Amino acid sequence: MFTRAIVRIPGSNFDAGLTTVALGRPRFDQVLEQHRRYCEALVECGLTLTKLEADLRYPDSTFVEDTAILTARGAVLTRPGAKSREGEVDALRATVERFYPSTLSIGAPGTLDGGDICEAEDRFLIGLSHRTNEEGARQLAAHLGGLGYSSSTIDVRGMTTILHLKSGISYIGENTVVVMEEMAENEAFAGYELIRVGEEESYAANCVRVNDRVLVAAGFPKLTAALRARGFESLALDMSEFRRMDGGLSCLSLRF
Ligand code: CIR
Repeated sequence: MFTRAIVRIPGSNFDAGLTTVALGRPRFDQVLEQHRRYCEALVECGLTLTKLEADLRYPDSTFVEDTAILTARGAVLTRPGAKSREGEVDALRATVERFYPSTLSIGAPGTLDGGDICEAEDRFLIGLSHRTNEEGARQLAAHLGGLGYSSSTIDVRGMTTILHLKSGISYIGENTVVVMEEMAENEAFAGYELIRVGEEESYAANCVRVNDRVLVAAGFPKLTAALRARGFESLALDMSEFRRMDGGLSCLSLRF
C-alpha cells in the first residue's frame, strides 16, 4: 500500500522541455487541468500529496519520477541522464529528506532516470537506456542490494519507440506485468503473468498501480478491457498534453 506521493505542478514553460515526439506543443491550460485531475485521482486512491510549486528553472521538473527511487526500505536520489534535468535532484532533495532522513545517491559518471526503474515486489528491473548508463545501473543495483532487494537489467537502448524502460512496461501487482508486445518475449518477464499491449496502444503500457486501482491513460480501450478481464479496476486519465513531451502516467509522481 502507498500512503503518500510527491508531485510538482507544471511550469508555464513546460513546452520548453525535452521531447522526441512530433505531436505538437502542449496547451498549458490543459496541462494544468490534466495535472489537477491526476492529483485528484491519487487522492481518490488514498494518497496524501506533497505538492511542490512549479520550478521554472527546469521545464521537465513536473516529471518528478525521474529524480528519485523511493522504496519501503530507503530512498536513492538519481542523477538524470539529460543535462538540462541534472539540477532537478537538488530541487527535490529537501522534500525527499523529510520522509527519508538518510538518502543514497547516484554519482558521476553514473546516470540514471527513475523512469527506467521498475519495482516488482522485492525485485527491481533496471532499464539501460539513453538516460540510464551501465555505471548508474551498477550503483543502483548495489544500493538496492544493500537494502535487501534483488535487481537485474534490461537493455532498451536499441528500441527507438520508448524513452525509458517504464515507457514500455509496468508492474501492477499480482505477479502481473503490462508490457508492450515488442518487449514481451524478453526473458526478464519469465514467470510473470503478462498483459500484452499491441503497437496501436503501446503508449498505455505505462500505467500505475496505486493501491486498489490501476491508473491508465484514457483512450486505450483494449488495455482497459484486458485489465478488467484480469480483475484489475482501472481509472482512466487524459494524458494527451504530457504525451507531447514524452511523459507518461508514472513519471508525474513519486509514490511511497
Ligand atoms: C524528458 O525527456 O526527460 C521529459 N520530457 C519526459 C520524462 C518522462 N519521464 C518518465 O517517463 N519517467
